[in-house]
Amino acid sequence: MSMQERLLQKIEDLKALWKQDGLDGLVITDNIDQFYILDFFFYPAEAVLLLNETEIICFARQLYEETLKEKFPFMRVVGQDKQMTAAAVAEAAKLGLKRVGFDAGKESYMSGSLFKAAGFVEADSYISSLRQVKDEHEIAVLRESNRIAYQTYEYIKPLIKTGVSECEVAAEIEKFMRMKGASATSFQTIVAFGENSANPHHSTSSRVLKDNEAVLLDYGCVYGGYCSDITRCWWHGDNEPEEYRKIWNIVDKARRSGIAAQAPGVAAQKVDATARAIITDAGYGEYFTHRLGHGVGLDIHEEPCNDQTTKAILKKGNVLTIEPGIYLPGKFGVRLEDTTAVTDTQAEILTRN
Ligand SMILES: [Mn+2]
Repeated sequence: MSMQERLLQKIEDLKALWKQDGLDGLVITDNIDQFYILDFFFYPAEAVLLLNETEIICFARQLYEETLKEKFPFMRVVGQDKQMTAAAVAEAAKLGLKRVGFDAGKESYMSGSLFKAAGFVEADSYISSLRQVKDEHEIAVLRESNRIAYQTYEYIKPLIKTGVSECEVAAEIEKFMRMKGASATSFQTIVAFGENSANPHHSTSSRVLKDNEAVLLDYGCVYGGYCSDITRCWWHGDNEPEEYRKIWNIVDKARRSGIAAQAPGVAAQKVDATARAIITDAGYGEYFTHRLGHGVGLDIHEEPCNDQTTKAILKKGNVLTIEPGIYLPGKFGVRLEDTTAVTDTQAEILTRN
């Protein structure tokens, strides 16, 4: 499928959703949703899309006008440096659109109020729903993004030696991913040594690695717009405490069982429960303080999630992390994370070579 065919297919899928709700158009202001539709990256608040039955209209900063006209000959491009939301509202009135939807879950209070005052309709997050199921092209990009993350682990592990600081390691990780074609990190790189590994969202610091300490790395990159996410842990030194080895093995078993539990038709809640039971049965339930995993795509955290309260039923094309952990405050923590894609029958690990 060509880029244009994919784009037009997405718009058809979107139309089906808004028509079901009796709308005759849709306004898209979220820059990641805009990327999903156009495969073109705007920074936040640089563009507003207005879609109706027959037209795609893009109000975008003037600097994009020529590029957009060239890339999207079927789109009406309006160079507009200010008041893009107001321009979209005026255009909708001019076109005689009666019920234009906006994503009530994503709009800021200010633009949402403006849309409401203009008679636009609070709609569901249609694009978020579509984004939950990745197509073949998206899976291929996610596979590459996560392969880069995995290769980074293979590269960095032998370089982590006594005396290196968390910041230095984070810098090396990020440089390697950039050299492999990543455009950014998918979140702030976490490098945690010793007791810092017991904090699930430790802020990478200048702390230096000593002999016989825990190491935890949690990071990912953005490649082709899509995020990767991986966590790896090990003991640095020859005197690995028995308890560290024990919890590492429990977490690894939970990771593997969580991955194996995923399949189309399975409740995501059950995936969390399956992995969590292993940690709870081993006596560490109270030290697993977060959900098992989250969806990943254009955003690092998106639906569906593997957690204890979700109603989500897994579908082919969902991409989720499996990241059980055990954290012993003041001592060390272990989290092992893979990003996976739900296939026809099971789940494929993407964080691999
Ligand atoms: Mn994660």
